[in-house]
Amino acid sequence: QKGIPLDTIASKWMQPPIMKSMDEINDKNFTFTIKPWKYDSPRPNREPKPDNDENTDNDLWDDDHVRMPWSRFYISSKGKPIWPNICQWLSSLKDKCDNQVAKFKDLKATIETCNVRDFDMKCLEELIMKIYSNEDRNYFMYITLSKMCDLVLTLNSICSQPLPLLRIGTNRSITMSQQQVASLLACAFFCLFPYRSYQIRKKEYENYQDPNFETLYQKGPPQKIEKLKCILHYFRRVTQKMPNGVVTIQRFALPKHRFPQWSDLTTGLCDLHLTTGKRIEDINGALQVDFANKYIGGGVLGGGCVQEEIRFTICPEMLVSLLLCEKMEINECIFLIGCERYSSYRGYAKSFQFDEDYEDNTPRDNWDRRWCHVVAMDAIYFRNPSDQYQMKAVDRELLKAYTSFSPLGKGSDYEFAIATGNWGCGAFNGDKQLKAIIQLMAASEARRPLIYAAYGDKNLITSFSVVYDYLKNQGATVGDLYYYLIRYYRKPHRDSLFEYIFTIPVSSLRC
Ligand code: AR6
Repeated sequence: QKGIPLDTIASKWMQPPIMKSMDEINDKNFTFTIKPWKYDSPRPNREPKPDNDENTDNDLWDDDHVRMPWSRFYISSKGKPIWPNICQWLSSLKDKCDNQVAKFKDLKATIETCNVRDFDMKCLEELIMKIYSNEDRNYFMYITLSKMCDLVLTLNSICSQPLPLLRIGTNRSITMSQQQVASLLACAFFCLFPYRSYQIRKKEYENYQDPNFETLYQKGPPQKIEKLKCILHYFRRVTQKMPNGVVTIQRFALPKHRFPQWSDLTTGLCDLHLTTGKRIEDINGALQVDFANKYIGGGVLGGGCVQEEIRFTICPEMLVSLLLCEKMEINECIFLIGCERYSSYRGYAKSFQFDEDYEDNTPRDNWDRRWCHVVAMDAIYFRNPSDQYQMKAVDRELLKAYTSFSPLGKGSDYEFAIATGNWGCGAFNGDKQLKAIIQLMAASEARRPLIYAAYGDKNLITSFSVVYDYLKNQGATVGDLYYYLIRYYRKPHRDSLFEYIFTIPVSSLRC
């Protein structure tokens, strides 16, 4: 560990920021699919209730809302509503589960019938039929699966409100109960969201992920099976005992007038803590960064298995963002607030493995969300890594990081630390030193401390800490760092960025 001790940075924010009471929020950009409550005391035993107003027609079938499989407008080629049939097929699967006769082929046939086409489900089959013990298989096929059918069968009462899509350029959020999320994810398990599957996707969804789990079931590398273990473990947990909290998915677009003019900034450098001992998801009381794809979730439902995919797999409630969010633009990010963690894991990428159950005891805020804020921010993928030093690329990454680090509310309660690390430096080929300086600039300008989790890279934390002290001792500003990046780009890059910084004192930077 290096820099300012973690306790000194994080202790101020061990308790979640107190939000304006839900019932006082009167902003059409905030959608609540549960009845908002008045905040009185922390965590009385409260069950979030769906906000069903029977007098309004909630069946909105348009390109601004999630097309729900229960909609009366979801019709077959013969003009017949599809939902009653889905209910019938799932009820008969449920009967088989309850009578302990359900087989994997019944599950497959149900999904295929609901979708009127054949599915490759090799990975799911291998997990359930070959890898699971008899006990695990029976538990899944007879108990968990039956309750997952219930989650879908009750979707039209649990999730009856229109769900606005979080589209490019909007600052919208959706707050829903963990139970509603579980119902939506059960639908994704049975691949029930219309028009979203890649094979039959409508043009209106070309900028969206496919939230249905179909691609995860297809034949593929062993880590897909490990991801499936985590996701089925989530379903086992929530069907055993439904968590009674709340989650928010919030899209944020930084308006143009707030774009920083980096070279002019006189802000000093923020506090910095560096660690190799902790992973981002283990740093509490901080905004945890998801090293995202502009299509949120990246390859989580495919073969991908790096930081973002692993995070979504151990915290599957995050998968609901694939249903809701259009791809991110350069001045946009997506916050995933309150999602719980259900699994622990070992390994990474090809060696990733589900380890065991994880009990998440993170305290909840006054909306009953786990005090866990994650921000999805997508770096540039550099096919040719030398492109990243061009100021156009630097400016883009600075804007993305600043957008993502900008506090969501006013006051020091919202300026909790940022927990990040080698953002953009794995699958996306970034230079760790450059990205470290970019994130330091963005966190400083957002007036928030930075916690850098270097994922075992001791050399990086030592060199970053020395360069940080060197800059801090000379009173370097964010604008000064920008000048270093301009000058570094103009020079043929023989030295590393950190080495280069040591060759020019801050006072002679702008000469
Ligand atoms: N905590 C701290 N650092 C980590 C962790 C962790 N839990 N996991 C990995 N690292 P990468 P990218 C470090 O490749 O380059 C996905 O498919 C580790 O050093 O996930 O931004 C997305 O969907 C690793 O090499 O992020 C995007 O498509 C480095 O962080 C794409 O990858 C970068 O992790 C984003 O790629």
